[in-house]
Amino acid sequence: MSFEISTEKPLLAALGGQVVRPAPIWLMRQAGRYLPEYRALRTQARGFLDFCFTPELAIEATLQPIKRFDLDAAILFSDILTVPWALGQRVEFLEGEGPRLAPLRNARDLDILSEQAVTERLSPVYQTVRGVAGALARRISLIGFAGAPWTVAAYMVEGSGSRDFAVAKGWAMAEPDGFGRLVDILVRATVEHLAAQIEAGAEAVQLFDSWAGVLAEAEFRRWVILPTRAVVQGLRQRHGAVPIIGFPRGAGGMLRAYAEETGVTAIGLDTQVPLGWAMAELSPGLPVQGNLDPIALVAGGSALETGVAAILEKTADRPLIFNLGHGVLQTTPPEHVAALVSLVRSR
Ligand code: 1CP
Repeated sequence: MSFEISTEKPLLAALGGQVVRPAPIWLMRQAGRYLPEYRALRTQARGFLDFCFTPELAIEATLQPIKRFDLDAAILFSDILTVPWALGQRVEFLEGEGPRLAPLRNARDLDILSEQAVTERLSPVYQTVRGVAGALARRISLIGFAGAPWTVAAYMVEGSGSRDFAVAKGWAMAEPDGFGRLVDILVRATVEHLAAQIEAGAEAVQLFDSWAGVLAEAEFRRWVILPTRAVVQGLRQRHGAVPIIGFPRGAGGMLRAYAEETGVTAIGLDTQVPLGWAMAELSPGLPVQGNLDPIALVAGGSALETGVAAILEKTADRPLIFNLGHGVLQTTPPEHVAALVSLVRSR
């Protein structure tokens, strides 16, 4: 496996530790329902998983934001819940309601999971990665991703989205050995899934730990930091140099421990992280990604301009990948995304 380390790709240069300005930019959830062309494409598959597993459609969904905006990276169009599905759990997406999984509530429920066929069942995802890799201009990087073990386990146990994932936390606290077996399964499946994306052409990967913020310190160390470190180590054994972006949403005061102990290449900052504080807290050369409020992108105008200027000012001497602090919202006017890219490019 070889990696093109070249300033031809601003995103990879920033991940390599260079202070690139204008800063490279991509947006979490840059594909999706805020784009009319996505809504049209989405009608061509019945279920959301069918959509993710039809390479022709997933390739097009990945490329839609690239065709419309001057972005530095494409992110594979897929979902973090494809891994539970590939492990054998029942996963559905209900229109307008989000994911529903047949919940796993104790160690015996884990017997339904099978690690044998994960990459085989997810082969349409790697076909999508190959298709996108072959279609991108040289300047644009391709990002693969997976959910981090804690966040994926939280959905597998809860069975749906949740405000606080109290059921998953409750199992982790009451029976850490049993819950730990689920997390160990996810560590292995995640390494296999990300390695297969890298082999198919992903040039960097992001671990989404969207629900890291519901855990207190001890549980954050046990279920966020340790499994993430295990995934990073597993990937480094297979693909030494691949850049890994960790996004521990809501990590707050645990951010430095996460950055230092997991070994990720770069850290995704959520909207609430005060940038001045983060710059002092994180080691000087560590690349950061973020963290514009997605609502500032919905609002546009001076809220957008002020938000962008503040981020660029506070991160001036550090490798930065411009992004939102969470995903693009469905109510975002696409013109505001174009305006954001111009603002970042003009600085
Ligand atoms: O067509 C639709 O409207 C379905 C909505 C949708 C989309 C567009 C879902 C269901 N997933 C996706 C794509 C997706 N999911 C991407 C694509 C690449 C991109 O453009 O960024 C990515 C990276 C994800 C990752 C994902 N899925 C996360 C982590 C990021 C985050 O937002 O925190 C999570 C938590 C999920 C679970 C999920 N999938 C879909 C929904 C609605 C949810 C959230 C459920 C909840 O509210 O808890």
